[in-house]
Amino acid sequence: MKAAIRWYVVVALAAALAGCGISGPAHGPPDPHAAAVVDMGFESFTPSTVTIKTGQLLEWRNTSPITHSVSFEPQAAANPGDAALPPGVQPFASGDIAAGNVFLHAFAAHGTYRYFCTHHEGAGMIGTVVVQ
Ligand SMILES: [Cu+2]
Repeated sequence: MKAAIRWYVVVALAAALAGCGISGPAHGPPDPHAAAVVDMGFESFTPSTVTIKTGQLLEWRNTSPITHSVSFEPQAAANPGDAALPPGVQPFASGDIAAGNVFLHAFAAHGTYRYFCTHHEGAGMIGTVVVQ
């Protein structure tokens, strides 16, 4: 009887989490190859500046209940300077990252990158990646 009650609690908890949108890969362990992780909160990237080495993989995790994105496209920024790339690096973007999902990108070129969320740039949802 006790085991049955425990099982019911686990099922109810899982259903509640799924209903709130707090399920998905962003709530599991990071990719084992990711050198660093950036958490997407309600309108923020945490940490806002991350430093990695050339060739390393970075993982963004949308642990918030809303959709975000990661855009390294200067031409798409409302505020010039919210996105910037080292010389010779082509612009790139994640597209929409739904609640609970992740985005992975390996940085092949060193330099300083600035990026923003296309949905919350105006709220100051911007970040920096320094690739050494
Ligand atoms: Cu956002």
